[in-house]
Amino acid sequence: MASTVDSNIFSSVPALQSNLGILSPDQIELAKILLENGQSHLFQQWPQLGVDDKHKLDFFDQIARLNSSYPGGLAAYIKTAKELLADSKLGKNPYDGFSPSVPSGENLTFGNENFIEMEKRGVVEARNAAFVLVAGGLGERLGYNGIKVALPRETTTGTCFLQHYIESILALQEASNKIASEGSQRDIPFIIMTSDDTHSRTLDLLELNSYFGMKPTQVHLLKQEKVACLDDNDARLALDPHNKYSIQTKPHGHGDVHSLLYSSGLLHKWLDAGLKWVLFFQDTNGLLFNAIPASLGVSATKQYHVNSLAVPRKAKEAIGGITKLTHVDGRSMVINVEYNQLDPLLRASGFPDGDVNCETGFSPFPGNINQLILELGPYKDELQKTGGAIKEFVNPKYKDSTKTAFKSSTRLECMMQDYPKTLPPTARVGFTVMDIWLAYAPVKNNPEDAAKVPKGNPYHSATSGEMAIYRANSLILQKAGVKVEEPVKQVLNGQEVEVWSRITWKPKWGMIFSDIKKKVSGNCEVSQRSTMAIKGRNVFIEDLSLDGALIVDSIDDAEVKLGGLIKNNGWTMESVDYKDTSVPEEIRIRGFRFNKVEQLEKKFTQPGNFSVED
Ligand code: UGB
Repeated sequence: MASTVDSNIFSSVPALQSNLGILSPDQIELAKILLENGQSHLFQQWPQLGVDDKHKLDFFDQIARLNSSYPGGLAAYIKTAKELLADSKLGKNPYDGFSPSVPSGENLTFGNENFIEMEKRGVVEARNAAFVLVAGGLGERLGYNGIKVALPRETTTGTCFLQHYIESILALQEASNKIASEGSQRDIPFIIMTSDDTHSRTLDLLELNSYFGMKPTQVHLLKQEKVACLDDNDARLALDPHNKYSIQTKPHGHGDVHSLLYSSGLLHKWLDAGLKWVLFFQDTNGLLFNAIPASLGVSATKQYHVNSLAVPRKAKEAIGGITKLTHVDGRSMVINVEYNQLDPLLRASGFPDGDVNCETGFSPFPGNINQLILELGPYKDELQKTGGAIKEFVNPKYKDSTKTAFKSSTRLECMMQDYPKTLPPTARVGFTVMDIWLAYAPVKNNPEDAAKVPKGNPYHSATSGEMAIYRANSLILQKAGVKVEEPVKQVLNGQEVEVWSRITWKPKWGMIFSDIKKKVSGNCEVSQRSTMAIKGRNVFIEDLSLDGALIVDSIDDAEVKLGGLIKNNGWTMESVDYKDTSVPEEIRIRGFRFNKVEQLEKKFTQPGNFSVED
């Protein structure tokens, strides 16, 4: 029963008051929160008791979920929304009082002594890390119908992103455990943040594939909830136009990962188990594990509480800029400024040309690739203070310049890279810059939009994402001493790309450069039209001349030498138009498919020493 005080509140909303009899005490509490926060409109169309009662209870089920999944509950959400909407209406600059400058960070060059040292250090540390993949996004820009982690990372082997990520973590785990003292073997935890849009399909993908070799107990799925939409500047919650008992909801952004990790209790568990690092990464960067060992090495060496991975950024490229922001009061922080905010911030603070390239041909601000390495202890301490809440923003689309009405409902959003915004100035916040070819090739844009990106800027498409894998692997082998023929230029789905030899390998074959170098010797060459897929661990390339297609698979106890001249008709690349719906979507978005004309394919299932020569 509602108390007298409550009844006073409810008496101003008769449509709700007449229904209080069907509500539990908890639901009455929630109703009170709504009314106290200016949400009486939600009940305006409620009919009398006895009509639609089941729907009314469903409404409160949803309110309970919205309330419990947001740090501080709905009251906090509405309060923040009112403040941010008021700031937005006034056109307030979120960086008011701050001036931007170019920060300095750690620059790594692939293959040099420092890089190799950092990689080795990273492998030592890997067993002290937990990996967190944020995969709740729908990928609207890509327009792919499935979940993005199920897309092939490359179509030579068809390995999907999720499989590649898991195999990379397992390869690091094994290499790291090998270095650690006997008896202290550890399984690296792998967390995937999903959402209603991706959860069941992610779980199905894992289960149908036996977790791609990982122990199911190592993997945790944390599902983010959507947040309530807002109809106006008073932060009135938006009802679904087709259902007066349902609040419209939209994704809150990848920043949710922090509050979910906090509330899951995993951080404490990891600390107790002796872990030291948490690595965050995104759904479709097929190159990312090339960058992880060395950047983890940097975190450990520099004792960074926060280490953001970055690559040189082209002006106006849709990746955030890592920026040093210094406040008039003397405070400063190194933080990502999101791509849509960098240009206005620069123009407003002494950079009249805004987001432009400098003499290097790149923006002076390194590009954030949203791989973050956080030191677990300070991270847990900080989340204990904030509950995992991340500074939010709102981006309403107004109907006109009076900024009084929205074109459609809006909501608060948050980004995982904004985590350092609440840190004290004493926190060690750094970043590590690597070559783009090595570390960053996301699949975000559909073919049509990719073909329209300004000339010279990266496409971030399925086509460029796959080509980047072949380029990186070719360049790594070149640096290891293999003569990999130079690429040819080709236009696929309207995008001009470099087509290198289609070289792929399993992570367990070579996670770090020093391991790869050990597997290559003598005079080796690979022609541009070649395909080479190495699926075994102990495969050695020695005096190999490859001109065609070679696929090798072997168990760990088989040692296989690839050598001599291997020549066949190989696999050719056929153009496919992205509009051709007779071709599966995951293929046509790339603009090509392989015609497997001829190959040498070898599989070794017994222990022993073998060699493959034509
Ligand atoms: N994601 C979620 O898990 N939940 C959500 O609610 C939303 C997303 P996008 P965008 O690649 O370097 C980011 O949409 O806008 C996951 C950085 O903000 O690909 O391109 C989603 O599944 C930007 O600073 O992000 O921008 C995916 O894994 C820049 O660094 C990830 O979050 C850029 O990525 C990112 O989602 C980048």
